[in-house]
Amino acid sequence: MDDLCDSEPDIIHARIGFPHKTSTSFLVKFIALWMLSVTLFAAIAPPGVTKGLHRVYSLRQTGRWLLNPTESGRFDASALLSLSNGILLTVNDKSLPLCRIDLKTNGFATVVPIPELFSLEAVREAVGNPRYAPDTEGIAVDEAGRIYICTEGQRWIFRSEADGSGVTRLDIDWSPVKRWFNPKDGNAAWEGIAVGDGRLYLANERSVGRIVVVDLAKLKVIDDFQVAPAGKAARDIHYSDLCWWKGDLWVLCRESRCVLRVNPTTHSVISEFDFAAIELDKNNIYLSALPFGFMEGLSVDDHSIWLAIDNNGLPRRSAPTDFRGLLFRCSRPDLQPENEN
Ligand SMILES: [Ca+2]
Repeated sequence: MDDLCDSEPDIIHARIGFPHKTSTSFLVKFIALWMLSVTLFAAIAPPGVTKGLHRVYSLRQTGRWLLNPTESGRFDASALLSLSNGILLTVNDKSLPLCRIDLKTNGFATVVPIPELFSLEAVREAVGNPRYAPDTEGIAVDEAGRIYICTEGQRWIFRSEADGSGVTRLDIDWSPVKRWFNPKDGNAAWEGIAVGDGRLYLANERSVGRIVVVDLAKLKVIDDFQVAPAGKAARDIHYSDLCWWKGDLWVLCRESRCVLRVNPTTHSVISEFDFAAIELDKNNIYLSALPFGFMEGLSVDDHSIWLAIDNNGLPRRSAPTDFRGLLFRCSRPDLQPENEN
């Protein structure tokens, strides 16, 4: 009986190919080697997958903040802009001035108005209408530090000096691209703005989604184009923000829940960043029957892609009495050493 008990494990080990009498230690080494192999493969394998002509990455949230406005009332975060001094700006689409986002370490961020940046009085004075109601959906900055905002319904562009002084409305004739504008839907207009290489980029949100390019020196429309995520050669794309970072145009596609990195000269998509898993996470998703996503703020830097949600005054499913928006930071998966360019 003893002999039978002693010999049975050896038979089993022989059947599955393990060496004789070394079962436990070998198993531990085998598992350790396998885990090491998986880790090494993950480290050297390029992230993302190629779809169509560009690479597609999935974003993971590496930071998450609930946005706490310092003033009462609904705050629909509708844009993001990171200044060279590290200040992160946003705007409530229904009020002015612009606001600063102060990140805290406990998952909360405070949204603080900056009276110097596009006060309601300064903007009303620039348009000559003391009753003008804000409708701001985008923020941008140029190489000189001047700051720009775009309004949706009126398709107006305002610019100020870096210190906020001298707010003016830029006089631009949109007739060369008017065929892309929906004459009946005032909420289908400018939803994002970016500035780079002497050009102004505007995102026509939908009906029809189009990116319009303006020569800033001449204030003339010089180009327009459409870019789309892989596998979505649709006639219409929802654009909800733009960002310029080191020579590339970055485009937030709210409906497709992704960000596109675009060559502004060739209009080709360089890479795509999917954030659906973040927005649809059970802790992040908002209570809404709308088929499209809520992401409306985009800012990019050397390390991160920042995203902000305009929750349209709605609560999250996981917190039905909490009506605050969310800010996310995602490490850039395209900047691992083997993929740097
Ligand atoms: Ca908005």
